[in-house]
Amino acid sequence: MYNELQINDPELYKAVHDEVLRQQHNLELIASENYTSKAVLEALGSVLTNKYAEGYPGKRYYGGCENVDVVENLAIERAKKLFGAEHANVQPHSGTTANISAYLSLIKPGDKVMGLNLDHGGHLSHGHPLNFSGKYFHIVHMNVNKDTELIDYDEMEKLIAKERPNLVMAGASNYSRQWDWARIKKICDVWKCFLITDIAHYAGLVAAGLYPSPVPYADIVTTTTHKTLRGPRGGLILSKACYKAAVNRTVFPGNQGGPLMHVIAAKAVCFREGLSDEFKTYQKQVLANARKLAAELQTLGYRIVSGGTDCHLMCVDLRAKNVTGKEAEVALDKAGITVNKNTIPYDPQKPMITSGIRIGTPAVTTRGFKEAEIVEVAGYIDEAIKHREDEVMLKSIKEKVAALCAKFPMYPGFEK
Ligand code: DSN
Repeated sequence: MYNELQINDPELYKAVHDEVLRQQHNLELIASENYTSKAVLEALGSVLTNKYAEGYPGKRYYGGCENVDVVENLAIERAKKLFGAEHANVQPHSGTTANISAYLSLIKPGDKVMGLNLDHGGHLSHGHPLNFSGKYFHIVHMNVNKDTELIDYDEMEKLIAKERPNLVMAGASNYSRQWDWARIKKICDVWKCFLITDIAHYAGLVAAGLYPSPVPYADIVTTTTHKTLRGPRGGLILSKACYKAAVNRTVFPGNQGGPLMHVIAAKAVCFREGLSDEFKTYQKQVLANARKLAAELQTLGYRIVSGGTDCHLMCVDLRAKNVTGKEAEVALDKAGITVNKNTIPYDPQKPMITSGIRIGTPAVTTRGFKEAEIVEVAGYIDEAIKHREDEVMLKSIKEKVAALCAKFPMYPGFEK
């Protein structure tokens, strides 16, 4: 598969090859990861990586941009169609850089921003003190309700009325329920603040019409393209037409230099795939698999934060099993199952230990798993956590996991 690398750089080749094998043989349950199509990989590996194209289609600072203009226009038009958006900027290198540009399109450093606390499912770029967002802006954090573990919109409005933020950042990286975007917009209108929604996690489900879309409500919507959306690693900004100039200026020259044209090409491929019927069928199965996994884990005695899921992910509270998120992550890794430790709301443990794990179904669904395989997956998770100190058992689970994965091959031939 990677002939030139294998011959010219065997040391690097070995790491890439080992990663191919890991992705083929392990159960990938990290909620923010997925397997792209070969077409996306081809675009990523194309000669477009060689081209500088600062600016936008038709208005570049370099010659020779006629082909990349076609590529970027395709990506923009497809993104707009996929999400029903008035404007799309496909240049952000990542979700976080999309968020930097989104904030600075609407507000200035020192202004007040309200976002969901990271420990309650938010994201670093929603105001964590160590992130640019927490350093540039005056942050007010909201938490989920302690009893329901849901966003409490009455509390949200009270906090907005008290703090009067200039902007609300709504969205999460670990919240399994639906956001009521229309309600948040109404609150923002009453208290005269901007609304950005970050749908990095939900984007694929939103595109398929299986999760509420914030596009009709938010001033700006940001997302990544590599999670449920199943495209290349990267960011995307959608906005109302009235913010087009501000968003474009803030992305370039505001926050970025040359766009990554090979990644933009891969985004265009992913948006086209997102418009297909096959993609809708896939997203339905992502959702069905997540619901099945949550129900199975509940049957096995695990508490799911907020009682279940309306999307591709769930947060599992491990306290009843007397195990921390860190211990579970390590044991599951040894059993060939990849998850990440995650804080649960009001977690008594530190962020590097945690009381929970976050699990998602996008990648295993791309593999072809349906509910029957998900029941097996839940069993292996439980077995690995129960036998976390038994290396022999963990090895035997790993073999069963590899056998299950072998029935649903990923990237056949890549290992050669
Ligand atoms: N790191 C991503 C996630 O895992 O959710 C968010 O950026």
